[in-house]
Amino acid sequence: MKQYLSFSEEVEQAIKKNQPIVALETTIISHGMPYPQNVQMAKEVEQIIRDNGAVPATIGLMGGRIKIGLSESELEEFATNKAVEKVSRRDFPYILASGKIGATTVAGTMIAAQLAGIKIFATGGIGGVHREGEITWDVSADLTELAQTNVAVVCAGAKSILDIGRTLEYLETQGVPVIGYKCSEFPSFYSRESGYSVDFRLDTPEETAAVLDTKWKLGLNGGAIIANPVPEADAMNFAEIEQVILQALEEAKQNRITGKQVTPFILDKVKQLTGGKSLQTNIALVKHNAEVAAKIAVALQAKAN
Ligand code: PSU
Ligand code: MN
Repeated sequence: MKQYLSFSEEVEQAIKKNQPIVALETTIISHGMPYPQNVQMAKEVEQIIRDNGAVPATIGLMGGRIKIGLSESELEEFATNKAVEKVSRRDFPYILASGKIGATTVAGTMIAAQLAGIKIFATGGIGGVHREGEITWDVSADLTELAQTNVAVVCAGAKSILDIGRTLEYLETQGVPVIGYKCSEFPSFYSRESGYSVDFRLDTPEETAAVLDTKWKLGLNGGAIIANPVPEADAMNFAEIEQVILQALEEAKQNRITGKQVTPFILDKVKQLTGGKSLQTNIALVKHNAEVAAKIAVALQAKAN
C-alpha cells in the first residue's frame, strides 16, 4: 500500500510531530469551480487551516501515486488541466495503474485520508441520492464511503440538487451520524435551511471531537457528517435557489447527462444561472468549513497526544 502514497514535506513533518491535519479534496478544484477562482480558493483554504492550528493536506492522484499534500504548482495543475479525471472508489485502480491525473471526490479523499491516517476532512458539500434516484439509481459513492471509512467530513450539508430526505435516510440506514455544528436544521449548501433536522447538535470543537473519538474507540467503523451551515452573510434564499436548481436539472435531463458528469454539469449550470453569485457562496462556505475542521482536528489531536 505504501508504494502508492507520497507525502508533501509539510504533511510528512506534521505526521512525525503528531500535529493535527485536515484533508482537502481536488474534485472541488478541477470539476467544481472555474479557473482562476478554484486555485485561489484552494490556496486560501489551506492558509485558513494553518491559521487555525492544523496542517492542510490536499489530496490528488498523479504519476501513479496518491499525493497527500500538494505544492502550489500541483494545485495549479489540478485547477487548469482539462484532462484531470474525477476519482471515486471505483476509479483508483485505473487512474493509478495508468499514471493519469485524478482529482478525488469526497469518497476518494476519504479513502486516501484513511490510508494516510487523517481523520478530519473539509469540503463544500457531499454527494447523495439524486432527485428521481429511484428511477436513475444515481446515488453518490460518497454515501457508501461514509458507511465504511473512518473520516469525518465537515461540509455545508448537501445541495438541494439532491433528494436531501432520501440522502439522510440512506445515511441513517448506514449508521452515519449527521451532526449539526451550531445548528439543528440540516443545511442545504447555498442556504442554511432544508426542512430536515440533523441527528445531533453540537456547539464546540471539543464536543465534536469527543463524539468522533467515542465512535471510533467503540470500533464503529464509518464516517460522520459535520454539517456547518454557510455563514448568514453569504447564504442564498432557499426558494430562489430552488427555481434555479429545477431549471438546471431540466437542462441536465434534456442533454441526457448521466453518471459522473451529472454533478459537475448541474454545478456549472447553477453558477451560470445565478450570475456567479452561487460561486461566491460556494467559496465562502468552503472557507468556513476549513476553519471549523481545523478546530475539530486540533481538539481530536489533543485527545490522542
Ligand atoms: N457538491 C458540491 N461541489 C462539488 C461536489 C459535490 O457542491 O464539487 C463534488 C464532490 O467532490 C463530491 C462529488 O464528492 O462532487 C460527488 O459527485 P457524484 O455525485 O458524481 O458522486
Ligand atoms: Mn452519480
